[in-house]
Amino acid sequence: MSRLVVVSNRLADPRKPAAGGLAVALGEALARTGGLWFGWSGAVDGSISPGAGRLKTRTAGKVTLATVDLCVEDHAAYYLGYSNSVLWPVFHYRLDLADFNPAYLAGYRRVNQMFARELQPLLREDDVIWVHDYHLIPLAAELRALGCKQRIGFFMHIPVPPPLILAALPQHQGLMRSFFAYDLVGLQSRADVAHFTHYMVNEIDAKELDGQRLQASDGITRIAAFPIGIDVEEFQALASAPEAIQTYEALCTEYSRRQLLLGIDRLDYSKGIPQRVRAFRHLLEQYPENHHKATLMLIASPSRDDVQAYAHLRHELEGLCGAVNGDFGDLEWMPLRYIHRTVARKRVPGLCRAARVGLVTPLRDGMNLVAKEFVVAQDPEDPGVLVLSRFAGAAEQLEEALLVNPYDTQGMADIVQAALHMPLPERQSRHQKLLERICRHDVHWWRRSFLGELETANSH
Ligand code: GDG
Repeated sequence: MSRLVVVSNRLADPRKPAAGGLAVALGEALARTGGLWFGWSGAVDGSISPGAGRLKTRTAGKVTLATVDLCVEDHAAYYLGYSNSVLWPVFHYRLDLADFNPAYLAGYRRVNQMFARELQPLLREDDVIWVHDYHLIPLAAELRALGCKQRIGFFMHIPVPPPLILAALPQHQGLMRSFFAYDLVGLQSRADVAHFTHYMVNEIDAKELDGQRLQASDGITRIAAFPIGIDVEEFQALASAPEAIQTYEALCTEYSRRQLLLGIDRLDYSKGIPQRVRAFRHLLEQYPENHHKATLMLIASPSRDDVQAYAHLRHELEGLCGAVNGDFGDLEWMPLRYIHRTVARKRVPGLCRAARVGLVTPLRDGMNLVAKEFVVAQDPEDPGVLVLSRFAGAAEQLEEALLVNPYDTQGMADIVQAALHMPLPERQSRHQKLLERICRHDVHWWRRSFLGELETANSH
């Protein structure tokens, strides 16, 4: 069996429970082959110069974790700049929020070259390399330039926008052509595959060889959708642990006379959090029977505070939440609880189980794992209802959720009202179908499908 090498911007120690399903699933695969996980350490070091890295390795069980530190300039240009102020907004359809500073692209290239230089000496001839996400699109091309012939696959966790949005990226062709250095490119949804293929055909004259392969002057690569799942068993184990049960029981007592609506996200403009608050406000205006009966708990964990668009979002949200409580709250009832903190992972299943309605309303999302966690956490005898944006990748799979358009405030309020009053048999039947699909397509299925396909893809 070939050794697996995973490359991602950040690493997690797969043995720690807080690492989450993806780290656990990758950790398992790495442990099976005695693998290597390579990425940025998360440290910014003022003493190193641009384009230089400082490699450190340590072991976690059978897995070697190899990390590099970044200098201040590279962190600003590669991470805060090109990754999170250019690629993240553009791939989430937000050209208005992109900052096309040319120094960012130079830093992005520099760091990808440095990653390739540091990684290449650690590689063995028969390794299989799996690169993750938008921070590292040019990595395979950089590795190939250093002579690497191994199989290299790429998985994109974020959505792919339509061709004309991608074409707004200055020097988009160079970036997009570098995908052809991969043997396999995995995307989250069928919509992403369609956009990616249209871009390659329209903008760089690629040819579709068959349903799954694209050929350009730069080479041939295979493209397919591999919708990511959650680690259902890990999440269920978390749900039956004392912390989750305590959280559930405390909330059930507190909300015995009320229905709880729940949103859990990173505080990110792609997640549609202000739109959710507007719809909740509309619900209270249009359906006053919910006064004193419904409470929206919004957990928005801090994220990318040092990128300006995130500070604006925080400000906007504080104003919206404050206005709802100021206008509708009274001595007995506060309609909205806004928590700008990270809640311990152990408590997430209990929170989800106590909620009658899960509100997952991104404006655009690669997949959205919260939607899947919400369903798995429910009591099958008395399940809550998932309200899901049609613009989340998860909507292609989770058809029995109540699908909403987060830009349509009135429409979303009507659907939330329907969710709050859905009869038990309908809740049970929708939940059962959703749960079956989430269990069948869990994170282990995702990893096996991707790696199985990479094993059979033609290598360079
Ligand atoms: C990217 C793509 C794609 C959230 N708040 C807290 C907390 N969380 C956990 C959730 C969930 C995870 O973080 C978020 O996952 P998502 O999938 O919703 O979103 P992104 O972070 O944007 O992830 C996305 C994903 O990659 C995987 O491919 O689905 O589309 O954008 O697990 O539970 N966890 C804790 N406290 C919080 O306050 N402990």
